[in-house]
Amino acid sequence: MLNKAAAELLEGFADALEIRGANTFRVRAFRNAARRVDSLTTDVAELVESGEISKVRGIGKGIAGVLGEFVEKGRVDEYEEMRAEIPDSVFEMLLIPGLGPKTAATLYNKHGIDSVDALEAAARAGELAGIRTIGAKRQARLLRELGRFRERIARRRLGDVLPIAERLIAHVEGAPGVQTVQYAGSLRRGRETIGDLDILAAAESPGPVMEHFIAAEDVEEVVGTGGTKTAVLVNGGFQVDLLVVAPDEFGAALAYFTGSKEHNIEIRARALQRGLSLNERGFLDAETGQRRPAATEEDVYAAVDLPWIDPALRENRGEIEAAEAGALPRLIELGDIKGELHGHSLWSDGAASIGQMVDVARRRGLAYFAVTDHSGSLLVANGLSPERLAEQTEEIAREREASPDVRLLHGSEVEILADGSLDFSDEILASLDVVVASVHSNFNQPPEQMTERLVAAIENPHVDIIGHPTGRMLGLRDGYTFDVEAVLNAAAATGTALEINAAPERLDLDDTTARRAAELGVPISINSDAHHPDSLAYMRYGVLTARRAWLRAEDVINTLSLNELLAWLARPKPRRWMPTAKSD
Ligand code: DGT
Ligand code: CA
Ligand code: CA
Ligand code: ZN
Repeated sequence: MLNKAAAELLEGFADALEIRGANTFRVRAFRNAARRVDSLTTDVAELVESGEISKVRGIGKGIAGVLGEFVEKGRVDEYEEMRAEIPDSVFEMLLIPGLGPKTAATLYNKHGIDSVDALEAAARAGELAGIRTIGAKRQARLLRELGRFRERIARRRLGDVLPIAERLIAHVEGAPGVQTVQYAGSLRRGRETIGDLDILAAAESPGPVMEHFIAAEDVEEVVGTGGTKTAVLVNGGFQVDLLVVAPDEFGAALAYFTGSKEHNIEIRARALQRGLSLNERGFLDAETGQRRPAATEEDVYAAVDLPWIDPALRENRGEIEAAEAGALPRLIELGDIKGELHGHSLWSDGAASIGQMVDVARRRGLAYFAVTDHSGSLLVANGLSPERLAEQTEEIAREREASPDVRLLHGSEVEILADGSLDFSDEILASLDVVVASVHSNFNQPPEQMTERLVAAIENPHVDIIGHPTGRMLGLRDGYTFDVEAVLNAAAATGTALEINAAPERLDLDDTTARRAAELGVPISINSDAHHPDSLAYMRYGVLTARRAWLRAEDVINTLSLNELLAWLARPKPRRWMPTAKSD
């Protein structure tokens, strides 16, 4: 679907208009249209072709024309002209949280501040405090946000990089003479953010492979090229390195470039103990000076007397000892996930009807799907009052009849209020199939209070899962502060599940906290928290995080079959974990 790109174009259009000082009504019209297009569930290209686009609420004739041009040509002249007149570096300032286009327009038009660097210099010199619409307090906040911004542009999210990597791999697979292509580095290890993307290809002759690579549609610029290595930029300046190696060196190169550095150091030390020196090309026998190639990673690990270790574990966090002892976990896989326990619909802030969400769940092969719309006090998300929740029950009943093959569960993502009480009465919560409780407000409470608040929610007899337990947003805000160990212990004691929220901007719990939770016996639920049908696909990012946390299928409640899950949900708290012993 073209919708994401079209929404981004409209948003960019609005920014450009605003920086040029255009009429506020026109700016607002573009912003509203961007939101509409983003939440459409039909392809905007289809709507343009059928002429129905101008019938969509909030899309007038002018914007319909812009969308038509965009669908037809992939670009819009008026927008390109505006962009040509304003430096890109001015638009880059808009990526800083708390700095909107209005402020950017003032900074650029009145004060000549035209880049993030210029902004930082002005803020450090205290010059922004004197600008009427900014002031000392906002200047200080902007400086804090600038630090975070630099971190964020330095590293991209897993969810942004994996789709690019898959496109590039598919492209390189079509290069002449290529035998194998694989991404390595932090992406292969499933880290939540990626510094740069490392791709390895096996071929006898590197030249044609590299030439084919730089012709990929994603490539913006070639920044370096040598005999076997090419570096390019994609996606607004994100670096991708391609290395082409001989097929019999592929295993050694893949192991080396997958890392982590800390893991590699240990493996090299083991090789040395066995009279072998290991580098990215293979082994060298120290005594005989003989080369010993490693075409596969299994060859590398076998040479140091270890079984193959999954990339998600290669952080030197005990995986080598576990491998040595034959105690590596059988890690959870996407295919182990049987259902979704946290999803939204049009009833709150989702973009699709319950029926549409269930259709996607069915296509993804899920056996159950929980509708957990927000509760009333979350006004910004159109949260449900008890009355609307009751009405929703009727729609759920209808959809259940229409979709007998995917079991619809009626749930709620209920607000954990500032004092730890919940937005719905125990009576209402008891009537639901599944209850996810989350914090979306009062993030700045003292840590002791936040801990008590979370523990109170965990101890509620009807709460099944705590949603995105730390509240962090990658590159945007840290989680709220609380006593993590105390909260994990409370969850373990009551058998309340903690979520790995799979949305790429959250991945919350993170890998280390999820690992600690599972060690303490806390049930884990991996949820997409989908607000759009496409977002059910986020599940794989949550599963990668779970693998980095050493989780097995039996640590995760939504690997249970429907009947097992229903039995677990029906059991009174404290719920002993594990609900059923799994036979492999
Ligand atoms: P990133 O890109 O910051 O998200 O993280 P990585 O792990 O992808 O790191 P990167 O791209 O610098 O290097 C890829 C892999 O290459 C890394 O995981 C391990 C290996 N590597 C790089 N530099 C060294 C090094 O100095 N020593 C060793 N042993 N391995 C290295
Ligand atoms: Ca990398
Ligand atoms: Ca690299
Ligand atoms: Zn949610």
